Amino acid sequence: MERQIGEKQQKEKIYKVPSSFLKHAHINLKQYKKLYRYSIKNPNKFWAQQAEKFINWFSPWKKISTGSLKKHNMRWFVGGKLNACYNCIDRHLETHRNVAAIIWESDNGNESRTISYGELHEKVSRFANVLKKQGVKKGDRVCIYLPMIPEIIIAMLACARIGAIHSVVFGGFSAESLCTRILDAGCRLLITADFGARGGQYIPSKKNADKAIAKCPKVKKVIVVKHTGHPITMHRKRDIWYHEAMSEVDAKCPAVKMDANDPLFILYTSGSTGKPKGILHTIGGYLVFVAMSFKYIFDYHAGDTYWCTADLGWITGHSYLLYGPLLNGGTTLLFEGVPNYPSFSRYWEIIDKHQVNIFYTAPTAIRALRHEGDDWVKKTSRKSLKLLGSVGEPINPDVWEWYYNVVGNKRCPIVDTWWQTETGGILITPLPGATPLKPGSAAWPFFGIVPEIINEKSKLVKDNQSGRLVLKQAWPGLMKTIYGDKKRFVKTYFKEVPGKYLTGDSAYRDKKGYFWIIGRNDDVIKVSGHRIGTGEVESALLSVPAVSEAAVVAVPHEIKGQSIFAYVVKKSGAKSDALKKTLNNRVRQKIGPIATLQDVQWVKALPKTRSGKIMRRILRKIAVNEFDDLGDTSTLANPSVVDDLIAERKKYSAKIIKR
Ligand code: 7RM
Repeated sequence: MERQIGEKQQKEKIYKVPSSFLKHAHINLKQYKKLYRYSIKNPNKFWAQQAEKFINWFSPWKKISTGSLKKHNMRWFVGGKLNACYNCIDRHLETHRNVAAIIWESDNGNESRTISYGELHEKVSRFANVLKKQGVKKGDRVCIYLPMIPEIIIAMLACARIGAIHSVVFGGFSAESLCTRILDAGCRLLITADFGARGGQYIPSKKNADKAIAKCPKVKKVIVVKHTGHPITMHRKRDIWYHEAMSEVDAKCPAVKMDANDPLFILYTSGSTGKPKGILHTIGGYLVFVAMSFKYIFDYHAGDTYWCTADLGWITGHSYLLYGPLLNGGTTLLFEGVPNYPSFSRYWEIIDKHQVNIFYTAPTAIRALRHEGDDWVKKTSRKSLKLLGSVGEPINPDVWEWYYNVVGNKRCPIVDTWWQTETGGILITPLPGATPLKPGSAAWPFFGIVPEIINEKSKLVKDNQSGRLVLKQAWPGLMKTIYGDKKRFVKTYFKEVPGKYLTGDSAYRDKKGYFWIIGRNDDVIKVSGHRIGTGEVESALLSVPAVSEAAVVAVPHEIKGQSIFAYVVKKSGAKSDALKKTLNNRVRQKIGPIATLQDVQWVKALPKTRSGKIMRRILRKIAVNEFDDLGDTSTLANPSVVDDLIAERKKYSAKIIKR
């Protein structure tokens, strides 16, 4: 695992901070160095200052922090009272009533809507009253399964306003995925829409929701947003139209006083096993961390229009589409559609149409658009842009250069931001006015963050040596727990390396202190930036009767970054071609289209250790036709399996080439 990184990295290009940027940046290099040192030496003082600066508290905290990473019981701003929705909306009203909070751009581009802070306040208050009328109380979990339309933000903020915990499920997830998440969180109310629109296609949100709820007896009410207007079935006793419910309540609803350590939301993310983890974030620490990181990392100034392309069903959408921008009184763009519809210019056209200044997207989208050539970009102006961001997976240096040169016209710094659902906000990133940029590196730790690279024995490794990325010091954005599974929380993140938070990523640091993220070292696959657990896919495959064993691994993919490669042992008599289709359908049905299999390889057996563990290390290599350096195979229960696997793979690859 520990390995020396070659000298090539030492010769990489460095991009200085553009002088135009230095003039207005919130933080320059000198300030970063000074404030970083202060933040890690005096974390309590530092975070108290940030909490006062960025958040409005109904009553002050009694202690800045308690507990430790060692005991995995950190609490921030203990005893403090606040409300997330109040901080996102109400406190800005005096100055921002007529300022755009949300700019919504529809899938087909025929429609856009601007919602001011004043209007948002009215709508959120109304919807909070709708929730109350349906019996939703402080601490209740509310499931939100909506497309990227303003109502998703309204619903999330309405929950926060009355102290309910939102659990947003990505609109692209299947009915089954939705069902497991509703059950795990114990939601009693679901908010959905008739249909979602993406790239000219319609997604049957309500139909999926109906299917999911059939197995969730606790869900008594479903609120349905009429979005596309296509016909759906409404269940008379259970389903309520959003627009009708909104017209029946008034627009006065006080924001509930919440404790800093009360939960704000649950968001499911994939781990090593089949069961997704309900990551639970609390109000005070999360808001402080997200508000201040947003301002400094994206160098947000009043009047800027900011666009994050992530779906609200992922953490990036929560932290840097909704909470970060609105906590700063900013204008956030919400786009319903996809980058390639109606044409590959769509993103750049939206940037021109709404004069976007800050643009935050994922490497998978950048790769896909780069693949189509420069003309789609060059025919747009993009003059409004001043900063670009990247998130979700490592960005390849060539792709970085394209983003910088072609999209940003060599004017805009790129912030390559490393973080996780669990961390709440960005932890490793350049600061645009401070950090000289190295393409492909997420650069330096953010304020209050102390990353380390350690080996298998938990010893620090030298510069340029890869190892496990851990975080040594607590910060306010860290999750509180895994909902309903404290044991798994402790085991996954804190057991192996006591006193530190284990990220599950491998990385190295170069001599200049730049961090280079290599990727996951657990069983998580990032397909187009979406986190998928091998266990989830394997469970789906094993649910097909003709399958006797299955193992999936990640293989590199030009656009998606990684894709899913499946090894399947089928029961005798099963027909290959038909089964392949069945397997793909089953995975899509159980998880969603994002988990589509790249390829299926039939095998006689899987390589296993004597204790029965599948040796994925070997499967990963064989999937990419690397047969020579398979590492230590002596612990295999049946070493001859490897020869069979290689032979099967060679035969299969030959067949593909012939086709
Ligand atoms: C924000 C998000 C987390 C995993 C993480 C990494 C990978 C995220 C970067 C990155 C390289 C980056 N949350 N990752 N950002 N790898 N460079 N800038 O993606 O919970 O869905 O995934 O994503 O492996 O552990 S997530």
